[in-house]
Amino acid sequence: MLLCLATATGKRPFHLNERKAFQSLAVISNLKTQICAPVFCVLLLGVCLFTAACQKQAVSQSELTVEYEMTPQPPRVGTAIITLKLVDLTGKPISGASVSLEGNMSHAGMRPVFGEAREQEPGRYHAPLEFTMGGDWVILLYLTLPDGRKLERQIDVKGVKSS
Ligand SMILES: [Cu+2]
Repeated sequence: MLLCLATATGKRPFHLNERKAFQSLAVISNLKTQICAPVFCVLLLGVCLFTAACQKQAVSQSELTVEYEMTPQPPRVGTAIITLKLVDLTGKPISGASVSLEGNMSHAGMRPVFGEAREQEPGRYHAPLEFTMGGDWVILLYLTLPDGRKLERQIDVKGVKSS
């Protein structure tokens, strides 16, 4: 996009003064934002649908249970420790998985927070995650199993206390 803008300015006729060039730059950039937003939304929707489809598939194929606990209880602003227990259908702990976490608030305009889980004992993983504001959070778990399968789970955390 920067490249396009640079080319566009480069091709401006000489009689345009700098100020006008800046204005047209702003117009171009606005236009691009306007065009980009819907395209981005459609892409995002596509990704969401795709992810949802994958998730269902993964769930039916994965034969895995994710249990979780969180401290402190009730959750509040600050560092929470999320404990995840991964077991297969026979109840055997799944060791050697990698789990990334992404926390988002239910309202727009917040920076996501990230965490990485560490295995404490076979099938049991601890992940710190920083709640940066009180309210409702959604935590996405990105799991990669030892055999390479990837799946996602979601944890809803309602009503994180402000202090
Ligand atoms: Cu917020």
